[in-house]
Amino acid sequence: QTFAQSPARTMPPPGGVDAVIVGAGFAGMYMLHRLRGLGLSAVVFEQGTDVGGTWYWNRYPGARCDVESMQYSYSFSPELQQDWQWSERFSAQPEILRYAQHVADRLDLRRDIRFETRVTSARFDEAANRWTVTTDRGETVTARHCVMATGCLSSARLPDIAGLEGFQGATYHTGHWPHEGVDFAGKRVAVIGTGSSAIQAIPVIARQAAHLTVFQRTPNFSIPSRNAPMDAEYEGWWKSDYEAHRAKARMMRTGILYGLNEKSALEVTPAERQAEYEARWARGGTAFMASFADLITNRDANDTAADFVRDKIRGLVKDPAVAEILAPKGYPIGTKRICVDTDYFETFNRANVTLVDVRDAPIEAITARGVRTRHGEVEVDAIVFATGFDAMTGALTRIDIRGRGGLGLAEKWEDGPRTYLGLMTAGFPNLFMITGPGSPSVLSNMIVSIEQHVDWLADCFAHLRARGLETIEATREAEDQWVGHVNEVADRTLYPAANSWYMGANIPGKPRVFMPYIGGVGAYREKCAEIAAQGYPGFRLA
Ligand code: FAD
Ligand code: N01
Repeated sequence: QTFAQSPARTMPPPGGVDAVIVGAGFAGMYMLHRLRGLGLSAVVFEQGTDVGGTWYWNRYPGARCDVESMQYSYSFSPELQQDWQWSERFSAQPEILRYAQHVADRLDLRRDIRFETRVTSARFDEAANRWTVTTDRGETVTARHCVMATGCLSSARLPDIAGLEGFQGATYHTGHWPHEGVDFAGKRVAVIGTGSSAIQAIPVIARQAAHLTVFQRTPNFSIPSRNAPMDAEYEGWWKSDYEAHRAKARMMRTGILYGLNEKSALEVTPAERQAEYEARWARGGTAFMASFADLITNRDANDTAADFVRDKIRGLVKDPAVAEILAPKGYPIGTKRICVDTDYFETFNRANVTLVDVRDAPIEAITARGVRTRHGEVEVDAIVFATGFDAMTGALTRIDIRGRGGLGLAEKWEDGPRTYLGLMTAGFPNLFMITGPGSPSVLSNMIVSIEQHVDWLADCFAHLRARGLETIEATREAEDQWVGHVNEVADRTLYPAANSWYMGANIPGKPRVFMPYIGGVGAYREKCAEIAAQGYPGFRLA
């Protein structure tokens, strides 16, 4: 795919298009580009005012990527990846948003995107083999294909804490940050939550605010990022043979090119183990979890890594009692999304920062003046909810999606999401998900996974068109087998041991199912390619 292959196209009439795409993050943007390349008409609906998805919404202080900049970008265009220059090892949100906007400009994507428009329902008409998609502006569009590029972490969630509406100060959610920014100078601020977003935001807010109180329910393992300005030599190494490096990354377990140690943590001496952890701690970033091959499958191996990080926390935090509250216990390292930080633990040494252990002092209510726990009221001027998302399924089930026989997707997924390959779900012909549950998705460099899904779909659309076929649909049998496989692979790991959003555990009442596929990005890519090459077994084409 090159830019020259995108033919100019004006906005298709709302009467009918080849495809509706919901969402204009990296997934929806690339899907639109590929559809244009096939000469298919498409319209994108996006509830925000511009492209970028995650990087449009999550403008909280400190928001940053933890996949290295040289890898967290599109690979489909040699010109684009050569031209674009990243300024830091790990890009901050404003730069990633500028990159998304640059791609939209360069590919002239916006003319097919309807912004500030939320899709509210999508219904399959069995007689016509068409989807009817309705928006909150009352528009209705019919389409042969409906591509849900709605994002895995786009459905922000506020906790059900009593009294929220009566709070007289300001409230924010990290996933819906005001575009104009927030000035916390002189303010007393509460941050609720200590996941990846909070761990990035807390050090920055602490430097601005008069006082910061952090409400922690579950402590998290976090690795220093060692972020730095982009090293010209390193950039040059990538750009000298970008294609080959990307090709390797696509076959890695996580879609990220970094050094995997194939050894078990238990087969080396304690000194060798310590040296490996120290080297990776010094280098920074999520590659820490690749220190040994069995960290995510063997509890004893995992304990060695978890102990190492707990010891680091005890070394970084001066007050031993605070360090103990911050040291994660009770779940294996990496089974809740590993965090990456800049000065997170050190922030708790500041005189203007207080940590509240919500396990010991549960939040009872938000009052007019602040947060009340069992131990009393903390008065604040602002509350930052860093409380996460209804991950993976939330953005999909918020839309009233109805397939054959009027079956609702939310209803079908009552006991957990069911898909074939994370791409389609039985009973919903021509409805596709990009990085859906049952695909590697959130366990990977997501741009790699997005490109793989979009390319697979583009090939599938070309296949259908070449044969004069109208529909593709996952069979129930293939879906059952895939769901069984996804669970079986997850059960061989330590992941189900944690109360994570991967398991739906952050949403009261959400079924406890490990949602992404942990079989590895490379193996999954091969499986998808093989299925396409064999004429799509497990799918019904008509
Ligand atoms: P999104 O970017 O979420 O875009 C989906 C879009 O769909 C949104 O703009 C949303 O408004 C729109 N939408 C949803 N529903 C509707 C509807 N009904 N109607 C209209 N529009 C709708 N991934 C990594 O690989 N590495 C990282 O370091 C990393 N860091 C992250 C940091 C943060 C703070 C967060 C929240 C996520 C991070 N992720 C990271 C995951 C990130 O979501 C993906 O990398 C990627 O940006 C997802 O792109 P997407 O297009 O699939 O979804
Ligand atoms: O959300 P989270 P996030 N009372 O769900 C707490 C990606 N991301 O926005 O763990 C008190 O992880 C909750 O506590 P607990 C990345 O994939 C990447 O931080 O449920 N606390 C938890 O501490 C990430 O995993 C980056 O006990 C409550 C926090 O809120 C994903 O996005 C940066 C509560 C929520 O953490 C989501 O991250 C940011 C309550 N009632 C995001 N309810 C990178 O660095 C919830 N919590 C790449």
